[in-house]
Amino acid sequence: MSKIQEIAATVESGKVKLIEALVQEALDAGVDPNEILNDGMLYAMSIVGQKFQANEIFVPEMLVSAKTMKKGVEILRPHLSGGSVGKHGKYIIGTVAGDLHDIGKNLVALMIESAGFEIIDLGVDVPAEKFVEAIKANPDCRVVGASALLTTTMDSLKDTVQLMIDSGCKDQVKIMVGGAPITQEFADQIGADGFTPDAGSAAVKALELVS
Ligand code: B12
Repeated sequence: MSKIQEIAATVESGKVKLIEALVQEALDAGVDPNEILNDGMLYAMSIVGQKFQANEIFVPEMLVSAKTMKKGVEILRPHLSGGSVGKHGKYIIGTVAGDLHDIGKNLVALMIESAGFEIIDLGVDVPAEKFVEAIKANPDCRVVGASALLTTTMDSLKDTVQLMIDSGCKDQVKIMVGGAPITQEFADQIGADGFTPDAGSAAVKALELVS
């Protein structure tokens, strides 16, 4: 079994205690950090999602896999980031109300930080009003990112964008949206300025929106 396969299997089976050492070993052996992230950990999370959907595993298993992935990402973090923090201003990010998923949001934050933004992370289950308050409290914030992972919280994302528009935030910031059920079409419908399907392209989009 290759190191990448071992990492994928460890995330999939939720062996929290083993992941840090394994990721470190892979890095020491010269494996590309992006490969560890994409072909190891993210691949494992997609399998976890499929197994959950097929009722082969349940929420507790999903949760330990998520915890394992988070620990692995912490080891990878210094190898993935690298830009000079804050040179493009602030980027406010959060997962919308009713939604507790934050792995994707955290990866987007990591990549956006690498692209030279200072991140203000509002966390998960963030009410629309809190996004607006944070934007107003940070006049040097130029982009906002809102994440939604459930079809049931797509409405929450829509309400969040609408409140930002109604509160005049669009004069100050560009609004980006994302998350597994979100599409470009939905993003256009709700009035967002940008959508991307993954963290790498999110960083490129953020730079495009401020240039
Ligand atoms: C881990 C996980 C959990 C964990 C979350 C832990 C955590 N701290 O995040 C726990 C166990 C808590 C959980 C709970 C639930 N979950 Co869940 N979960 C997942 C799982 C397996 C992985 C999600 C993940 O982290 N993916 C990896 C990341 C990297 O991908 P991502 O989030 O899509 O993010 C990328 C892009 O979308 C994009 N992106 C994300 N955000 C943003 C933001 C911006 C601005 C941009 C530009 C881009 C962007 O970039 C990211 C990086 O590349 C998915 C299945 C799946 N494959 O997605 C189910 C899944 C999302 N969950 C699901 C469900 C049903 C639930 C529960 C309702 C289960 C239950 N019965 O309780 C609860 C809901 C809790 C709540 N209120 O939020 C369903 C959703 C179905 C649907 N269509 O709505 C899924 C799809 C599983 C399935 N196949 O059925 N879950």
